Amino acid sequence: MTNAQQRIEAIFEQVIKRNPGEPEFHQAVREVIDTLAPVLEKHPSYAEQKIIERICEPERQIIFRVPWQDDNGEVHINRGFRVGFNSALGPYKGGLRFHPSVMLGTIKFLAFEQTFKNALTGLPIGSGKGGSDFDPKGKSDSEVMRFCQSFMTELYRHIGELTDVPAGDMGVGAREIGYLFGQYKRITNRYESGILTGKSPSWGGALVRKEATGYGAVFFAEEMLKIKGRDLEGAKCLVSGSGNVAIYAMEKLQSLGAKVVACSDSAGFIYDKTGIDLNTVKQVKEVERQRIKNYVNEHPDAEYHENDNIWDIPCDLALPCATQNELDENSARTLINNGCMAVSEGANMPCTPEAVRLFLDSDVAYGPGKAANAGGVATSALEMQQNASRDSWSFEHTEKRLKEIMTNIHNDCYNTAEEFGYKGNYMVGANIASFRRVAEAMLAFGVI
Ligand code: NDP
Ligand code: 2IT
Repeated sequence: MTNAQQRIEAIFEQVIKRNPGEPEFHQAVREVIDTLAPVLEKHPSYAEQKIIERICEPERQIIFRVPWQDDNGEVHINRGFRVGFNSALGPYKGGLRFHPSVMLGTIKFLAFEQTFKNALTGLPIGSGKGGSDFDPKGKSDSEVMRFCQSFMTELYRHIGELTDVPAGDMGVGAREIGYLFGQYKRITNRYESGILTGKSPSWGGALVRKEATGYGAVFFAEEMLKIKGRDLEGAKCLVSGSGNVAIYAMEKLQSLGAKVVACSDSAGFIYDKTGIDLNTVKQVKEVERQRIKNYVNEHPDAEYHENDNIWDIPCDLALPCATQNELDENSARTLINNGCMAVSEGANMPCTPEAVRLFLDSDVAYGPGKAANAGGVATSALEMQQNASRDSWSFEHTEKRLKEIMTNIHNDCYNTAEEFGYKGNYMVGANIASFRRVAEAMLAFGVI
């Protein structure tokens, strides 16, 4: 082991000791810092100034009570979180997740990932994440509204255009952002468009933000395929999830000539070998907020599978767009054996470390989430630009900017990996390129 590797091992031990019971946070940290030894060797000041140690410690962590009443008047208590992880490159920026599995460690893993993702965009945004263990499933609109109002009644004092700018993530879409913004406006007596992104374009939101994460993950896949001399025309695709990211990944795949044959939700997946009908998926998931299995009511020839694995279906391209650790070692092996060309992570940390290792050792091009799904937060930063200048851009212009940003991220990752002797390893490229950017700013600011 080199000195740099020993140092990284010691840092990781400390991270585990100081953050007990947070396995997802440990996993996210390990995946990044394990690739940083060559950077420490090249830049001794990063070690002297303890940049990695500082980058692994969130700048601030806020936890608060969120009481609300359901439609029957019963009182419920949830827990709210907002973690500001790193503000070296700009105000804290990152989504809010409402899901019953949310714990502090979940938010810390997501905020940590966000540090590197946001740096890759090249835009002036630091990193944060928040959310709650509230489960929006099965709740009425008015229950969701009362929850959001209660959540914002505490959150409002911690956010601001120049401080911290939340957006959506799992369980938080345009409906929730609307209720959150309404409560902020009411409490503060100020119409501050720049305090949240993912707003509806009818009142200060940016066109393309809704589509951006899914579209971006497809643009990233396209760039990886280009390097291999391949393209999306006729490619058979699997997309897990059927939420915001999955739906718009499928939309872009289809418009570029690929054929999406399966998508899922937390209960099971649908397989439609004639190609998924996206209008039906949108109707079931976006409008009716129902289960994906209802798809087969409209398409009786499609199959619904409750206990099988979506990754067992042979494909050319896989886009995990649901949740963390949804694609394990066995699934990775199956994808590789089935001749899959590329994996582009629309979700955050969807592949387990063992799955990632297999991809990196194979011919599959593997696009890690912090690069492949950065289109969402990048377009949030474009929304901030539009809000700051009281302007709004056309769909075409914004999508063009998104595509340029994704191409730049791809090239940055590819070239950085090559510079450090890891040609084709987008994980190493993404980690090193983003770490250097954050580290340089942190060095400039001194010990803060
Ligand atoms: P949504 O809440 O809109 O959708 C999540 C989807 O994933 C739902 O279809 C959900 O099913 C499904 N899902 C959840 N858990 C599982 C599971 N264990 N197995 C299979 N499917 C599951 O969230 P988003 O689409 O916004 O987010 C998806 C992922 O993308 C997350 O990892 C998020 O952090 C990441 N991401 C999101 C961005 C954004 O802009 N929204 C930006 C970058 C990354 P069900 O309906 O049953 O719950
Ligand atoms: O994981 C993510 O990048 C997001 N949920 C989007 C964050 C944002 O601020 O748009």
